[in-house]
Amino acid sequence: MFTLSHGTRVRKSPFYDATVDAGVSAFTVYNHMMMPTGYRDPVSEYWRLIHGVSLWDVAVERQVEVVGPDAAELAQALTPRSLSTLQVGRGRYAPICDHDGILLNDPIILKLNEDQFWFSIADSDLMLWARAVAQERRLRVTVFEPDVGPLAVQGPKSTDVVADVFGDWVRDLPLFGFRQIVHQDMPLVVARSGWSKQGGFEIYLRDRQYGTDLWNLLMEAGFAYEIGPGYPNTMERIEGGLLSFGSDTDAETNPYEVRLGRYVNLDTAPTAIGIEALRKIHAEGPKRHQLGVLFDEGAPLSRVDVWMGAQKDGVDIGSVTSSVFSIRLERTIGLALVDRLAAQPGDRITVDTADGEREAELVDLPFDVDTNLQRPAGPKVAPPEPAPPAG
Ligand code: THG
Repeated sequence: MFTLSHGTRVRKSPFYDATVDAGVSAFTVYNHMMMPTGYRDPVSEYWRLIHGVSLWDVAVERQVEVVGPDAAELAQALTPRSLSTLQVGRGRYAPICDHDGILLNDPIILKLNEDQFWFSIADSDLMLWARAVAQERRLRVTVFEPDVGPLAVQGPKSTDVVADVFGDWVRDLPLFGFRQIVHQDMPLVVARSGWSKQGGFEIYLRDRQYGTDLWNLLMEAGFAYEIGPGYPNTMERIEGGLLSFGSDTDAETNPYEVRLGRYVNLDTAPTAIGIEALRKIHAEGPKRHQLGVLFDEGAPLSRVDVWMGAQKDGVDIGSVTSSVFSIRLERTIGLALVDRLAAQPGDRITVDTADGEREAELVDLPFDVDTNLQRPAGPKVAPPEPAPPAG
């Protein structure tokens, strides 16, 4: 075995020590920082998110801060989603595109003050792009990455946990609403958001020295609700149809191809980069579209680390971009990016997997998992139970 050497290029999160104590067993690298992706018990980690509450180190959701007299102008230049009605204390999920309408990132944009925004980014170097645009447009702004690391509390019991810690006001936060507070000396932003369909909060820590303190505070408050560690969950997010930028997108993907068209305002953001190209794509219709893939019953697939080619009637129609075994559907499922005219929900396809050709059906997103909500993890899908981590 080998280890991944960390340092200033592969950074540790403020919650790193706490996640090691909690028994973390796997990491990925995202925005040049390590993110936990497992604690040795994937089945429990999944059910905890669906029925309980789960604590995630998502410090890799880095903030690109834009501050200064022209901050609002830069923010609007960067996204084709209209920000004109965005209030201080609110956020918005927004695509970032280049001049050809190609997706560069899909952050949540938080408005902290009239002249201060955070772009809570997916995995690409948005700061470089934002600095270049600011300079080229001669805007009076500073663009930098502040010392901010979010911790996500996700799942149906997350509201009780977060309310027990910070107060009942959190219950009234709308989706993407937030408050800036200081709690036990810790400077925080408490927001209703998170990369799951189960609901929850993200606590943005604005001073990394408190990482372990914040983790422990939430773990202790969550004890009564059987909280445990988790991470952005591939199974849950594919079931729910959440886009993973960089996994389900390539260097040519535009928002209309991956179901983000509803976050593009063609009329209301004339200065936004990419808007002209997006108008054309919208008028002509995108070449590809994103659909779900339901594999026929059989062995779960090996992990996908490249896009898998897909054919219909022997003709290439696109790719399966992500896949996972779904406990609730008892099938391997995936997301596909396929030709819009040639491939439709209901079509039978053949997928070139690492395990050979597999038959599947294209379906609408999100997957219909509700009927299996109460189903416990059966022995058929449960991997061997490892010993619980100490502590
Ligand atoms: N939280 C924060 N930063 C992030 C993410 C996050 N940065 C990276 C990544 N996730 C950005 N991508 C997304 C994708 C989807 C959503 C949020 C961030 C999301 N979508 C909801 C949905 O699709 O149901 C609602 C969107 C809406 O309708 O407005 O929440 O998770 N801090």
